[in-house]
Formats: sequence, structure tokens, C-alpha cells
Amino acid sequence: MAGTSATHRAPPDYDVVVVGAGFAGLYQLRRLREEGLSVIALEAGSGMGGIWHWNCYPGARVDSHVPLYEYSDEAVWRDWYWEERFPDWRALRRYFEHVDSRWDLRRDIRFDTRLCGAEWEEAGRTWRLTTNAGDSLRARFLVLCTGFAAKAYVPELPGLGDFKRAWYHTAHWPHEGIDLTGLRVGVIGTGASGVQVVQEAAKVAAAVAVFQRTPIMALAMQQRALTRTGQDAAKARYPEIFRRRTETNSGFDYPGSGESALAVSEAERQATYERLWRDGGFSFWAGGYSDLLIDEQSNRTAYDFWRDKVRARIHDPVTAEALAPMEPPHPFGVKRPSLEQTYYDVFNQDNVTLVELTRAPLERITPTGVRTSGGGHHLDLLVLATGFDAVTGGLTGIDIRGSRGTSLGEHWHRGVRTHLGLASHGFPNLVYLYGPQSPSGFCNGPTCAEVQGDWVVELISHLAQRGMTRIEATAEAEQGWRDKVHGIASMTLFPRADSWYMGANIPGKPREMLNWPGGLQQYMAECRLVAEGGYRGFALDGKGV
Ligand code: NA7
Repeated sequence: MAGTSATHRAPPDYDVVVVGAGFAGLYQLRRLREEGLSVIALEAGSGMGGIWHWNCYPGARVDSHVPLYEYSDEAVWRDWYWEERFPDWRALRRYFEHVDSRWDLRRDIRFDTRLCGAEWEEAGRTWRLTTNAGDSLRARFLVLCTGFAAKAYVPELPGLGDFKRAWYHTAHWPHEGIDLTGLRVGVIGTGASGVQVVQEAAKVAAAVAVFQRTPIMALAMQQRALTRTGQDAAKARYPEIFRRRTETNSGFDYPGSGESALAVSEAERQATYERLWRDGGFSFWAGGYSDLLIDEQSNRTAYDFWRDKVRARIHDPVTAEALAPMEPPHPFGVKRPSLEQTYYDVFNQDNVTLVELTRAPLERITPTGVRTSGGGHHLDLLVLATGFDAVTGGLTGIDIRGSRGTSLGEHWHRGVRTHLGLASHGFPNLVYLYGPQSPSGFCNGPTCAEVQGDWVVELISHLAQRGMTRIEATAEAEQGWRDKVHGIASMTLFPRADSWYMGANIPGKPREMLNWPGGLQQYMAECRLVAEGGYRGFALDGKGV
């Protein structure tokens, strides 16, 4: 058992330490403070916004629309205005400054401070935390809000170390920016980040080589400029909009038809798909037929519609087949679709080349470019849009030692184990938001931050009010939740693709569903049941551990 010396029985420095100052962390800080608890937030970056503090690569922009992608607090939205329906990283950074001006958060955030280690001290029932700044502090509760994309994935590319020109992962883009004008740019990866970089680079670069392993099924963003008057008029409906987003399965405002794609005529289906396509954003993915991600035949109707829309924009038939194959590489929407504005059009430009790594595998990075079996590509800049050790990487990257001295990484070595996607056995007084086996990847971020966040605040307040100092998920509850997650996932098409949803984008990572696949409504019901049952599946105050 870790840390039992009498010196550790002193009262903790804080009731709660929150880690991360993105949507989830800032919400925790504000709400827990309101409950009268002493709270501090640690943030590795020098500013607020979480992923939006780091994301500044060319074209970085959110794929979720506003006002859905913001806090529901009227004090924040009343006098906040966006310029676009899908804001870019600059607008999102301004938004977080605005949030701070309304919630007065900064005074309780330690910036440039990364949590390096956390050790459970049983005697005092506290976490002892150490940071890169050399601080050591003790907290009763530890709330990790590190986000689903805190750990960038840089694949082992032979020769990368020899590359003499500049290379960057999208998540580590220099904050001063890079002017792409006239450069020969290579982009490895065609996920959401790769699509955005390619669109921007294609505008100004001398040459853009896009190295594709799996074609992305990108949807039409249908970006729109937003006016102040339009937003003022809409604000009367905001409370209703924010309420509705907690009543859907995706945390957005898509009504969902409840109908199978196969239950309607071909003409009706095509009309529905056209409408969803025109709506833009994730409508086509999350707002359509209910069996899209369950039934292969139904899924195929959506794929074919998507494929034909995309192919109609690409002049060269070989490129069209590579970007939108006649036969789907995997079912539609089981890898996260991204949103595009000009992605498919830029491949008609002379300065953009698609390199199919499945046909011409990457052999090595040379000092001046990338060599595939099909030939060499000279580059001035190589962009790794290769994604993240998503969902778990941000948590396992911190050396967290629980009551049995094991780390979270060790606990999850053979697969993730959580109760409600919020807590783990052997890690008392520790919760993580947006974590594995929670709705995270399948839910609009701010919705999840508030829904899960409120539950966590209630839990901690419940304990504090009763003078309880210890809570720990039981091993049985973890097993039950894991079985539920995997049981639901096995009824879906998600296991059919090697996605980050399945942990399958990282070599050696256990292949398993990493998100709660049962929809937000059932998740909320499960969380409610647990709380109403006196926090079922948790041992309170050390009883029953
Ligand atoms: P993603 O969606 O994980 O995309 C990563 C891309 O990088 C994807 O196309 C991968 O191909 C590709 N990749 C990864 N490793 C390699 C190697 N070794 N060689 C070639 N290509 C590779 O990350 P993003 O940053 O775009 O988006 C992450 C999330 O952020 C996104 O889902 C949104 O929620 C926002 P693959 O498909 O695996 O064949």
C-alpha cells in the first residue's frame, strides 16, 4: 500500500486538483469552486482551451457547429458572437478568453505546469502530486480532464531522424506559425487534421504530396458566416437548444429518425440523404437513419451516396477511385468522418498529388523527402497528421500510482477497465472526464463536459457534505461496465475498422472499443442509477474495498 507514513496525515492542500484547462477542466473548476471546495487547476500549456491551445496548424478548425460547441451558461453566451458556424482555432482561443472574463478562472490555474506523477497516500487519503515545475501538492480528489487527444502519435518512420528539412506533428505546430507559400509540403495522414492541412497548403504551396493509407470519408462542412443580428435573434432559443443537446445520443441537436434506411423507398432515402448533406457538418453521420452504424446493408446505402457525391468532384478517375473507392474500405462512419470544404477539389489542381501508400508503400524518409516504392518526393516541410494515442494516452502518460502501487497504464495493460468510464478500481478519489468507456469520442465535447461534469461535481459534493474521504470503484463494477461496453460494441459495425475508436491506430495497443457505444441517453441513465443507488459499484469511505 502506497505512502502510509504519519507525515502524510496532514490535511490536503486542496479538496480537488483538476488537471487540464479545456472544456471539461474549466467547467470542473468553476462548478467545484461554486460548491465551496478549494480547487486548483494544473495546465501544461500557457493558455486555456485544452486542444485549442495546442491546435494551430494551418486550417485547424472544429468539426462541431456552434452554438452546440460551447458552454450552456447564459453568462457566457449572452454577449458572445461567432463569425462562422465552424470556428477556427483563433476564434476558439478568443472564446476561452471570454469564458475566463465571465467565470474568473485564471486566478486558480497554474499554467505551464504538467502533472508528472500522482501517488495515493492511504493514511491521509490524499493524492500526492508532483509537477514538471518541481511543485509537490496534496489533494483529496484528483479530477483528470486531459482530453481524448493529449498524446500525439508519431509513427516509427524509417529515416525520420535523418530528415534535414522541417517536420512537425500537427499537435506540436509552432505557435508562431509557418508560411507555406511556395513550399513543397508532404502530408502523411488523411484524418481530420490531414484534411485541414491539405486544404490550406493547396492554396499556397508549390507542391503538396498527400500520403494516404486509408481514404477518409469526409463530409461536406457547409461552412456559413454568422451575423450578429442572426445570433441575437437565435439567442431566445439557446436555452432550448442547450437542453435538447442533452436529450440526444450524440450531444448535438440532430433529432434522429428512429427509422431504418431500408424501411423507406429509394427515392425517399435519396431525398433524406440530400437534405442531410445540405445541412452539413455531422448531420449525414449522426442525424440520419438509426441503423447506419448497425446494419451493413443500410450502411452501404449511405456509403454509396457519399461516394457518388465525392467522385462527381474529382476529374481523374484513378484519383477518384483512390479517394472514394467503388467498394468501401470499411463501413461508412465507423472511423470518424471529418468535415471538408475543398478537400476533394484540390486534387484537381496541378500542385496536389495523391500518393497511395497501399500501392506504393513508404520505404523511408530521406534527408530531403519521402521515398516510396513508386519514387521519391522532395519536400521542404513534412507534416505528420498521424493522430493520437487517443482516449487513454493522455491518462496513461502520467505516472499515476494507485492504492496497490500500480499505474493506470499497468491496470489497463490488457484492456481498459473502468466504472462508468469515470473511475478505476485501485485508484481511489480519482475520476477522469472524457475518458475511456465514456461517451467521449461519440459525443459533442462541451455536452459531455457538462453532463459528465455535473455528475462528478455532485459526487464530490455528496462525499464532502457527509465528511466522507474515500471512494473507489469496485472490481466487479469495472467488469460489469466493461462487459456492457463490449457487448454493445459487438452489435455495431465499429469493430470493422482499424480506428482510434477501437485503439487500433496504435501498434500494440489492445484492440477494443474505447468509447461508450450505447449513446448519451443510456449513459446518463446508467450514471443516474448509480448515483440514486448511493453510488452503486463504488466503495465509500473505504468500506468494502
Ligand atoms: P486520425 O484521425 O487518427 O488520422 C491519422 C491519419 O494518419 C490516418 O489517416 C492514418 O491512416 C494516418 N497514419 C497513421 N500512421 C500512419 C503511418 N505510419 N503511415 C501512414 N499513415 C499513417 O488523426 P487526426 O489528427 O486527423 O484526427 C484525430 C481526431 O481529432 C479526429 O478524429 C477528431 O476527433 C479530431 P489510417 O487511417 O490509420 O490508415
